[in-house]
Amino acid sequence: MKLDTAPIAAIATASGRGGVGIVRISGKNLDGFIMDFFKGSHISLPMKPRFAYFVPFNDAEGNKIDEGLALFFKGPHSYSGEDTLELQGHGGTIVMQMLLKRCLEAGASIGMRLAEPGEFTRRAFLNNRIDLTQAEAIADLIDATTEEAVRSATRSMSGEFSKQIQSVAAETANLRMLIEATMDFPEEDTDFLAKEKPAERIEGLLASLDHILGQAAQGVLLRDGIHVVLAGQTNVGKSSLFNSLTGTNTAIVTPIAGTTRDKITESLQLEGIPITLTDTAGIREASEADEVEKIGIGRTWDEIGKADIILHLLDASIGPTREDEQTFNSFPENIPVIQVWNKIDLSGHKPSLDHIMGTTQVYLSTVTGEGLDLLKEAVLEAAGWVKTGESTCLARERHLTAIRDAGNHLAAAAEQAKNGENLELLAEELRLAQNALNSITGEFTSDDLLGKIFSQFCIGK
Ligand SMILES: Nc1nc2c(ncn2[C@@H]2O[C@H](COP(=O)(O)OP(=O)(O)OP(=O)(O)O)[C@@H](O)[C@H]2O)c(=O)[nH]1
Ligand SMILES: [Mg+2]
Repeated sequence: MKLDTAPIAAIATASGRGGVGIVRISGKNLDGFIMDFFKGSHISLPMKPRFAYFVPFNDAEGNKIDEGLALFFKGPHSYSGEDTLELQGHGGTIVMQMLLKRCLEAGASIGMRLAEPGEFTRRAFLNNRIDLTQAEAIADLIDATTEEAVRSATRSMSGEFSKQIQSVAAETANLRMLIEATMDFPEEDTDFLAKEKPAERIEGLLASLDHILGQAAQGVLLRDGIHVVLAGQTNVGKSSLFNSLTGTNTAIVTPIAGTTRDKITESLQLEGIPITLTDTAGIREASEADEVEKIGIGRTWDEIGKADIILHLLDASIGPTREDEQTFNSFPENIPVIQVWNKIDLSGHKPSLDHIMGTTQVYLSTVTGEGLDLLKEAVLEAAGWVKTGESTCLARERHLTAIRDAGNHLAAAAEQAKNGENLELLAEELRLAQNALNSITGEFTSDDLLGKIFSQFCIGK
């Protein structure tokens, strides 16, 4: 990513047909551009901020490309914190490209260039308009695939998540300053430890952090979703369950063993968590399967290896078979498995959800629909979804790592505080905890990480 402060321009709306298309321009001073781009029109310097000018958008020779609205935002009161201009024209791919090209031409004298992905938002971050979690939340809002993810992203975007982190970071900093002050007056050590009760205060911080971690883990689920794979022997009803859960008729269902040959994936959501569900070819002995099916079974195992949760389908009207057991034993050990006993309309079992010796078992029927809700419950539970009734903030894996890191340092600090021996080590652990928390909001963040975060944005944001 280029790190210069040259003025930048990009098409901010999605490519394709649309009523309106927007070219967005940002720079420390856009006067040179404005003079050239709007020459011959009624716009003159300085442009009135937040005022909609209706103007022609002309090419260099004065021929009209389009007409529309020009909106000017004076920095720092703009998205990026710099002077910003938005040109709203008609949303066609070519007309937008022509308008962008003309902007770059008119901006050449002030060094304007095409914006990189996320560069407007990166500037907003660098100009302290938003912190890093807020910037991430903007990208997550754009990418959100469920309403719950949108609501959580909005909460993070308005700074709720940052506020929680900052409050723990500030309290950690206070405590550290107290300890460092005490270190300068060693004779007051014992007095300090008795009066300020640092161990208790750190325990309080750890409890807050634990709560934030629980909430953030839910936020990560809402953002990243989970990948659920249906697996089992042939004819147990995997494709039937796939259709029931997705509410589609995507997968072919027949009484013939070996109907599904290839994997099929669809998206759905459970309580706002995006789920990708994959149906696979039934597993059976190579001798029973033809060439195509063998390839399909190979793919089944590939999919199983990539799952967050495996739904192992079994036929309740037949009961456990040797093959079922072999398949179960071949699942990767680190992936949670839910045993799903299907066809209870034939077997006479009641729909149920049980945890038996560490294994989750669900009894259901895809024909009558009984037990499907229990399966959804089991999937959410296996994913770690907890219904707290609290509003969730969208979060990323990066945040969880940093929160855990801060927690480890606080735990080490608590140990030091209890022993009361080494104030220097105590202060150091608090400093490290503080740094980990600050990396979340971006106060101490490497350029590499910033580059990685902003490059995942779309162009024009
Ligand atoms: N009675 C009853 N029949 C079911 C149920 N679920 C599926 N079936 C029937 O079982 C047969 C196999 O269903 P599929 O969904 O194709 O099974 P599959 O596991 O995808 O099979 P393969 O693709 O061959 O691996 C079909 O005839 C379904 O109608 C159920 O809950 N009850
Ligand atoms: Mg099938």
